[in-house]
Amino acid sequence: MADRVVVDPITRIEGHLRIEAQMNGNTIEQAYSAGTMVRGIEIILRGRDPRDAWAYAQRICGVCTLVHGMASVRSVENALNYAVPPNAQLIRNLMIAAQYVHDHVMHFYHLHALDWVDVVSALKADPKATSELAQKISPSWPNSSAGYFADQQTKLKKFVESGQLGIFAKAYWGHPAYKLPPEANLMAVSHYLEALAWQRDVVKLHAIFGGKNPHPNFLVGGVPCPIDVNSDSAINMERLAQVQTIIKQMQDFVDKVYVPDTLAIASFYKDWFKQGEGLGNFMTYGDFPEKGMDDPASFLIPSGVILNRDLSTIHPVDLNADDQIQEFVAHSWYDYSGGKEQGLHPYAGETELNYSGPKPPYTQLEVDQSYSWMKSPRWKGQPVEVGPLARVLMLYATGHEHTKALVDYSLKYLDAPIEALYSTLGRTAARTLETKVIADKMQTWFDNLVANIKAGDTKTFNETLWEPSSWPSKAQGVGYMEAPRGALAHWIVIKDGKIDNYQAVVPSTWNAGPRDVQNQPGAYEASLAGHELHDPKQPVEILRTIHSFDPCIACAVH
Ligand code: NFC
Repeated sequence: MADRVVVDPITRIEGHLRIEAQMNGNTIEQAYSAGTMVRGIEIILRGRDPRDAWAYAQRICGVCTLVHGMASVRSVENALNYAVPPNAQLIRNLMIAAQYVHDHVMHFYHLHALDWVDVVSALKADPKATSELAQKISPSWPNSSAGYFADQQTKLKKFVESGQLGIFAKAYWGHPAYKLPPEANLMAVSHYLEALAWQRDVVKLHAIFGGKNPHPNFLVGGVPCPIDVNSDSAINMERLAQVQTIIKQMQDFVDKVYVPDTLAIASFYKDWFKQGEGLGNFMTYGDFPEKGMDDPASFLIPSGVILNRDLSTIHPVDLNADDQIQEFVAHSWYDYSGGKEQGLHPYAGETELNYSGPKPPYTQLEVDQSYSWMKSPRWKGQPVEVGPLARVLMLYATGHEHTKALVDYSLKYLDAPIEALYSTLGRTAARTLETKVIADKMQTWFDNLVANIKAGDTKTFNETLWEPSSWPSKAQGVGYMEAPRGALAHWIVIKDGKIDNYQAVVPSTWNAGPRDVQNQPGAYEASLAGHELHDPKQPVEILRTIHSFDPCIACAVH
């Protein structure tokens, strides 16, 4: 067998991910992605009150801290036919949007940037030249003087001289794959530090509407924050003013730091527009309703599937059809009662942790058998990629003007064709561009909320049907959304007022899952094939492509 390069654990992600790459010389022939921990939250949910499900489901993740709460309340609302008041819908949109902006900026600077930015090289930078560079790419961002960058460099020097790089330790500094000049490295490291302080401030939006972060509070039928502008209630004049300030703070950082940095860094790495292309199939479920979940035509992000990069045909997605969304376990450490070859729709999904075959510990993954705690979700039997690139392509293909203008501007700036999007760097750039689309849209939702309140509508919760005595003895529903990492849905089956079955099919499972029953690779696996590693002992190329998906394996295994 050809040599395998093993990266375990992949760091700067959430959860535990192992990548094995089967090499032919320095080229990856086949790659395998394994989730090496297991959790069982779907099992913990069985038998519980559906109105409480969000609080358990939300613990699937501490990074996309609210999305599982959101998908969960939507699943119960769908099963029991609850309408959600317009104010609650707007507040939910604002909370999901804030999650995107916070999460994507954090991913870019704190999880992904160091694949492209050499921290040690920043020590050689000339602060004056760094200041000129910063002012050129973002003239109105205030922290850009030579003195500022000299101070940042001194801070960095102290880290290095202490022999403890701390948060910057254990990377492949000096690897020839790093191409930025020292000044660009110093600018990016400074923004890494600025983004740490920024994210602490902007996440307060969740605490205002949901009481806290991580894991803000939710409520089946609405949101739990009462509105009374003239009292000290959760949402009053003062809090609304704070939300407005946070939205501006978000937009400012995205416009003046995140977008210019992405374009500036990408311009040094254009060869990465030709690597990591992956499956060529993309899926979105859609999100950000203007009217309600029962009016998908009003969503900001439409739902659909793109196959083989064909942007001219959008295939519809039906989350209730037995033969569309299915999960396979042919290469996972799970059994199904009807046999390991089956695909199961989530309403009939099974999660049992007493897998009968060989499982860890191992020295190498048994890739012909089972090798992951993740299942393999498929749409009509096809592997699809979900996430920012899928959403940007969907918005682009359906003619969303703001997205189209941003994509066209960026491609022109980088002198790259549209095909460049199907790549490691395309995925990363798509995340930046969708952050701008969403951050800009937050102002509209906020203005609509304020207009409703001014017109006297302060309702945030629909209490109709909230009592289990009014429920049918059997009900089922699906709650879906676009989480930062992609299409997310929870399927709930309710029997006699309790949860009979609960299945989450999660973005990182779509992307990071193992091969399926037909041996088709998942998105991570497909995107790594063909990479050439300059030095297999320092596989920064694997990190670049895997990080471009922003893995969350806590979510993926749930
Ligand atoms: Ni965790 Fe996630 C959940 C994932 O749906 N994957 O974006 C979301 O985590 O970050």
